[in-house]
Amino acid sequence: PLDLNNVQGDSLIGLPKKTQTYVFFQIDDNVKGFRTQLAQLVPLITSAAQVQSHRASIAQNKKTAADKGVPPPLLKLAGVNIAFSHSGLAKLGITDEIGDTAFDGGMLADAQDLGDQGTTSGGTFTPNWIPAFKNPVHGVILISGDSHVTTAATLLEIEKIFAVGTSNATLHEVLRLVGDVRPGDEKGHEHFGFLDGISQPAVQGVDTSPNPGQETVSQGIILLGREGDTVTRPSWALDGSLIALRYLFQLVPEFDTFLKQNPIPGLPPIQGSELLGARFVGRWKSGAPIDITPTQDNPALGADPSRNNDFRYAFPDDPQTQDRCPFAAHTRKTNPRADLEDLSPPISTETRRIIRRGIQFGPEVSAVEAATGKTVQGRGLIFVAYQSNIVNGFQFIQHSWANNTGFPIDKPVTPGFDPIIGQATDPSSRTLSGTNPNAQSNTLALPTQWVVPKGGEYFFSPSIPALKSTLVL
Ligand code: N7H
Repeated sequence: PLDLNNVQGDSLIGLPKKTQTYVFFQIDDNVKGFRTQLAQLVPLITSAAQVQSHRASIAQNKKTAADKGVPPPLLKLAGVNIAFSHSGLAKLGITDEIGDTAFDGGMLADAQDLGDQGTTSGGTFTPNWIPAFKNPVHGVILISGDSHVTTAATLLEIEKIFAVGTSNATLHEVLRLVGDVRPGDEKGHEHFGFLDGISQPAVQGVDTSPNPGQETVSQGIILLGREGDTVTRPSWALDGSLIALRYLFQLVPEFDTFLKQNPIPGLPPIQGSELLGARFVGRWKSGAPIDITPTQDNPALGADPSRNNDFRYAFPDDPQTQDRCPFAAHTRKTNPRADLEDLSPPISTETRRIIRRGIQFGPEVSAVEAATGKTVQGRGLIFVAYQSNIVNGFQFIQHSWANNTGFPIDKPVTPGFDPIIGQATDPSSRTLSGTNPNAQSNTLALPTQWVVPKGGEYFFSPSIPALKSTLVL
């Protein structure tokens, strides 16, 4: 049976985070030295069991403190996880194939198929990414904490292990990304303003009391080698998970300007713009699903886990109309629920489910940016998704759902692009239908993509036993 002590904490449970630092590195030629030093990192790796008991303590403390009428004590957990790319495993001399063609090829080779913009010369496509991701990245160390002071201290400890800055160093950093939860009331909201991280699959035997509407997936949908993972894996891959990491910039002032200029007709302008935003995402900014509350936001519903995921796009007419939710809305494209599950014969969405653990990066929109409608400072989402199978999970969702104008299938009008993440060869050619509930076959032309990928990689997050045996010396 699954032992949560064996699984790195970010996949199944999620490292607690106010801030996260991602250190991307290349392994130097002293591979033996790296593997020896890696052994010293292993005791620092945070397991799923540790995160789970940390969460339980926080909940318990909150309760005790509330009973006594005192503020709860601060409980800190500095989280550390590590993952390797295909080129990183190769550098370590590990030749067993994990068995995922997306992972094996790496994200750079996948960029064109994912729809990223770029240039082709001499038959080779190069995406418009930052340089660090156009060169090999062997691995990433993920550090989470409650403040920059905590993560800096943890990072220092890790750099000591790998002798960074001395002649005994065995790795070098190629890029550091720092993500921060947004301030104040925007906590938990991504930069467009929408509450994120609401809908995750429950994992069999791990999330044992799912919320209403939250579907349970087999362990093998997230963990390699477990029931539901249909690929033959090397034995040491058991309880590992594959990561799709994307460095996604968001053009927030431009997005807001578009909403402002294209309110849904028949409403006061501000409400019309808010409704357009909600119909792009599938949820209001509060998180309330438009499939439940299609005409106005309901913050209490958005905040209530017992209700905010309890919908299937299956209201009497909804599967075939866009009354409540456009077919192409982001949440509907990326988890179509009844659109596939209620077809006859039904198509299961289980193998498409991913666990999302992203974090925001970059500053809040400045007054100047808001006034001019032009992004000056970079901001967006470090998108991180865990799954056992990238070809079935992230890659399929991006390529065959979000970018595919005909998805969801079997609809009376063409859905169009996912307005949030859908990508087209010509980014100014995107359209979708159903944004106006009163003219559902009209298409709305989107002048640009507001989410712009600037890099990423596929990684393998090994189990802790695999770290202790296969990866270290
Ligand atoms: Fe999305 N957004 O703010 O609009 N996403 N997403 N995502 N996303 C979701 O239900 C967003 C991205 C999924 O089960 C919510 O948790 C932004 C990629 C999936 O109902 C919001 C970016 C991929 C779900 C956003 C971004 C996905 C989901 C609602 C990029 C995969 C769950 C909150 C900057 C290829 C759907 C929630 C379900 C939800 C936003 C990226 C997938 C608000 C801004 C790249 C599977």
